[in-house]
Amino acid sequence: MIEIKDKIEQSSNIIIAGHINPDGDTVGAGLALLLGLENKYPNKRIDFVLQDSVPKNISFLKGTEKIKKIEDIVNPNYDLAIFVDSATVERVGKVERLMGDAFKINIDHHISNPKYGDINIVEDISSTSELMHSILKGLDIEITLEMGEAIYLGLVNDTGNFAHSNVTNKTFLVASELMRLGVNNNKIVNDFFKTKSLQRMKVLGKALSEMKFIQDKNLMYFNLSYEGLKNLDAIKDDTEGVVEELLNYSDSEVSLFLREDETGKIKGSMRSKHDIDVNKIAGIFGGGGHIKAAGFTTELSPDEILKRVVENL
Ligand SMILES: [Mn+2]
Repeated sequence: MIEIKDKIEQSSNIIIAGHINPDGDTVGAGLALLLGLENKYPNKRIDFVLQDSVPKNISFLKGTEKIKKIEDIVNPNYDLAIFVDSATVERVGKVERLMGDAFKINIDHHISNPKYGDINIVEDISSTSELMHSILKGLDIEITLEMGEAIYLGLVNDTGNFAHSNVTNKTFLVASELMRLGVNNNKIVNDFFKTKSLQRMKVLGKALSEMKFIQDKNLMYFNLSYEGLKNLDAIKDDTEGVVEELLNYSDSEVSLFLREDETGKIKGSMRSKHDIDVNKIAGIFGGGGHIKAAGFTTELSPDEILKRVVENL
């Protein structure tokens, strides 16, 4: 912790980067860090830059208006880059190009993270936001209500509203501390979850009616072509949550959701209910993540992907 504090204090131009298609954890952790560093070091330039826009159901967080896009950055010249919630350097997308040879700090909770930073704080913990809570304290940065809300949303995002196996007693201690600061649990949960678009509801409906259950592997599978997505007037964000929903069937032990993107590549996501290690299976396709939640991108056909997944279950 001393090491990262020194590094931050020695730097005057700092970039914080989160992953493409940002979720509540990458935004929550990055935003809490941005607000905390701004408060503690008002004379430093600190930019939190994301390649893609913040999803609507996260943008209610105060401070998200400060998050920059790549085109906002005219003079990068950063001496320190802090990666949050990004399992690989490539996960930050085009934001990497702004970093030059800045010193890299890697703050993450993905077990597949190869520790690509010059300093790595990678822990097997519920969320990068939970990790950020202790890092901020270690940096002697006071956690304000706005920062608390951002961290809380990150916890809710990555724990499936405190339902996943990554929740520990420490996760609840952090949540409890944040509620003590004034964070409104019910409001955050409602603003985050109960804000689905009509298209998203329809994608879910299609998934639930067309999914296939592969009995001998307890695998629930759904494949969505690009045309299928277009026919519902939907965009990729509308497919969020499908893979989790597939696991709700009583006999599902593992779920596989495949989505074709506009270039014909397939984006796969997997979830596991109990003991199946989907991080390992995603690894077959060059992806990864966590034991119970992982993803990959491949040019293989859906049939070929399904075949290989089934062979490895
Ligand atoms: Mn995360």
